[in-house]
Amino acid sequence: MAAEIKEFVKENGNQVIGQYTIEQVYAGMKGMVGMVTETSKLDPDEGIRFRGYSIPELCEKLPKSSAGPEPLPEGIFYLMLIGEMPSEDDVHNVSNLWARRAIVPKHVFDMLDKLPVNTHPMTQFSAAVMALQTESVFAAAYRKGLSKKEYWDPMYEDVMNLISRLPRVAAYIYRRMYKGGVHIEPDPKLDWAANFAHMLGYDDPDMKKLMRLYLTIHADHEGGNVSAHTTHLVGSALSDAYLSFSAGMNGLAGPLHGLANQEVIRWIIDLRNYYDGAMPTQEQIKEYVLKTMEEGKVVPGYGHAVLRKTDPRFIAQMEFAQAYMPDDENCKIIRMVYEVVPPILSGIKKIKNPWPNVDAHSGALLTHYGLIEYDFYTVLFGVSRAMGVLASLLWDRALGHPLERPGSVTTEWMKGRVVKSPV
Ligand code: AMX
Repeated sequence: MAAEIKEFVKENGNQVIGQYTIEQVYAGMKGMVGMVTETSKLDPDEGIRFRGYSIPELCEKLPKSSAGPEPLPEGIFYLMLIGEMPSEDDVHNVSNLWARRAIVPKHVFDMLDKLPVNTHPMTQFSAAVMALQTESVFAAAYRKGLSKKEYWDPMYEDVMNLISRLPRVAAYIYRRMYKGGVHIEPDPKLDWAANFAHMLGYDDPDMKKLMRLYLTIHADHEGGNVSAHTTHLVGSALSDAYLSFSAGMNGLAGPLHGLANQEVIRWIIDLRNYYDGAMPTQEQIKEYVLKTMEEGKVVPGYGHAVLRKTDPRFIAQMEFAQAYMPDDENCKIIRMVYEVVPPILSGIKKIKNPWPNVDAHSGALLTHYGLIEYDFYTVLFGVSRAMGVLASLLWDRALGHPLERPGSVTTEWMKGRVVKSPV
């Protein structure tokens, strides 16, 4: 593929693929094509496609555990990495490989134990990934001397090791913070998602099903989002997978990105408390949405930088709720919010997307099974997102993507570029 891209660029490299405006430069480069990511592509109307497959197609075609119809996340990783739909055996192999590699050195846990217990779980997660960097095969191989053509090989080791270790690290943080430091040993017979639920302390088979779905649908969202772009950017300096992924996680920890899932459920609980804990009416929800916006806050879980329709990942979670918890009150409120919010946001000109994103539903599902510690939700997102950003990072090294270094200008420079229209 590297040879194919080289040839493609040689033949077509001077073709113009777009134009961009001063406004786009000031508006966070939205809509400017500036990078290549092979693992997934986001369509503004249809939502995310992983190697060409939409979320409903993946839910149908990816191999499943014998326990239920939810796909196994090992399969989405295989699909993103290899570019082909995996067989049941392929997924089983990934599961086994990850179980064998899931060894976390003691100094990582010791480091976590030294942090104040109320340190935000995302801060602990990112710090733990940095502590794991002692294990980087890529960094060690690079120090010894490595040809550019071989970069992908130790990067593969790092990517596989890191993904396999993340559930253990995340579960340790969770149990340390919320369960009095009573930890649960991994069960290597379980698949990656079920084992994660088990180590967190949730052995309800339906929670394991949710974890499989959750970890599958959060895995990637093309390359330009903050966590994916950061991982790619830092990796472009030949930083190893641990350094790159930890940086990406610091971006995921921001409230406009991955922190939104905790904000949504907090907002729902606040809404309920505002109306004395009772089920709110549509009219009350409307009133609360307007109050949120009058206070200068965003309605969490709604809007997106690229999407322009309801996020199919939201729909997948709504369908899960309808199948497994049709009477759950928070899920009912989320469906009511889905009826109330889009018409309100549609009426505000500056808002480009009035529809729900992935974060609008996940908190209610987790809360249903007892995982009520909202601050931890972004860590779950991060464990899933590792599969996409690290599969991409491996491709970056395999394809020899260079150091990323876009130009930047001053406003003074920008003013000098303005073409004055004749009066
Ligand atoms: N509620 C209120 N106002 C909103 C809004 C919402 N849900 N979504 C967008 N707006 C506002 C923006 O704040 C912005 O206002 P400003 O010009 O005064 O700053 C304006 O509408 C234009 O925004 P936009 O072009 O439609 O979106 P964007 O690309 O700038 O931002 C996003 C996208 C997701 C950050 C934004 O929609 C938002 O803040 N949503 C709520 C938080 C959220 O759900 N984040 C999760 C995103 C998914 C993810 O990454 N996990």
